[in-house]
Amino acid sequence: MRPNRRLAGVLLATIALLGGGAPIPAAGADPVPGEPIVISAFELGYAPLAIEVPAPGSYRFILRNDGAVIHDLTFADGTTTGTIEPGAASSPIEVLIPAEGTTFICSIPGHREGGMSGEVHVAGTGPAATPNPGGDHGGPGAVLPDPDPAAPAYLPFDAAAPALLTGTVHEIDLIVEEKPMTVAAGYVMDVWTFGGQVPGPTIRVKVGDTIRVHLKNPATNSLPHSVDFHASQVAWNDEMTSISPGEEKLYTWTADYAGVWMYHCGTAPALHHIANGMFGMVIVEPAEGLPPVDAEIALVQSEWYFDGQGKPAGLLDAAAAAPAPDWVVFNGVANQYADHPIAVPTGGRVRIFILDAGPSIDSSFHVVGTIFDTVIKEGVVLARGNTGGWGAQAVDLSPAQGAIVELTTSEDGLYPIVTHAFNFVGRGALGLIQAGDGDPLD
Ligand SMILES: [Cu+2]
Repeated sequence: MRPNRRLAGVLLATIALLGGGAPIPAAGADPVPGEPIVISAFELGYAPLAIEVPAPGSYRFILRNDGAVIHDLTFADGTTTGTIEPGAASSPIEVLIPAEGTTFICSIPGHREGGMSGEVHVAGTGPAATPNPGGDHGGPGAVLPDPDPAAPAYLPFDAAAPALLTGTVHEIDLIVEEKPMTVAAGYVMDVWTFGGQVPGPTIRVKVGDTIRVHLKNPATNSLPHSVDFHASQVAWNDEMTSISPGEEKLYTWTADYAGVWMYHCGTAPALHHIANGMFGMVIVEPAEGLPPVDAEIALVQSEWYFDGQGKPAGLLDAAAAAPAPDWVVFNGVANQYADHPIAVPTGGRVRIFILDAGPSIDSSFHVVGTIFDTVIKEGVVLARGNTGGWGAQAVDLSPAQGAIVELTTSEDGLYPIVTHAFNFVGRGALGLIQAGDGDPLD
């Protein structure tokens, strides 16, 4: 079982431990004649999802529940293990596999739709059904072509917020690079970037600073590009004009207002340039700075509209009146912080800079198991220690809006990062903060 399957289970329930009992056989191996076939259940899926048997006939199956909540294994003819507790395994059940194969599901409400459906087929025939590919990250995903096993592994994006730039005048080279990028395991898009990364580099300055951005569009690129800093006050038809491949342009601005700001390419169609990766975060601290904390994280939520392996984002999909992104992601890659949790000290003060780059979907940013005692959203402040003891559970961000939130973790453990628009959690908008060793029980 991959670690992310185990970790994603914390969204649904606390970890239940198996107290003794019989040893549980291994799951997922090829069927051994005469031996029962073992299927592992977790939140939310089975391993394996597709099983081949050598010939039609009667086979025995065992369900091993490796998840954190109850599951069952129910075949199309109604044969079922009944409910199996976390950590337990079923008795073998006898199932007649016909020549055309059969299917199985978990009959607990919502689990089949979440990805717990699979199939058994007979050697020499095709699969009886296409297994639901969704599901080991908090719910069903978008309907996508099969992942490319040859796709390069994604490059994890460091979630640590960068340090404040020193001095008061900053010369920054911002180089546009058009390049392939693995945006989810097995899926590569031809993205357009600031600085070769999505999101672009986070720029952190303070009120009163002067920022001189040298935008460069190398001759190796194929398209015109531009940049629009929301933290600046300049004319649209001055600094923000597009430059062709081989050109560069100076964009000078002063940081007049504190906040978490978006920057993005504004070249027509700007929707396409943003949907294809051209955005980033600017943090402007007050002139006196921000109080020190124990950990600082920077997260940019955005959408990907997949249009085929190696292609740019689909403009028509992105432009839909009710857009349905294939992935909603933090820092460019689906589920990367579920695979690689962000470590923080237990009980320490954690500050998160969060930006919704869109291009079109709102964020309801939430960290499971925590309360934001400080929120600075678009200049509106909820301050820790306020009269009345008010707190916040989620921060609502429309595209282009940003916020600073602060929280503390109450104990060692895992604290999932989500947009609480939960239809997108299964599409990649899931990460984990790990406090201490991540285990609340040791
Ligand atoms: Cu562009």
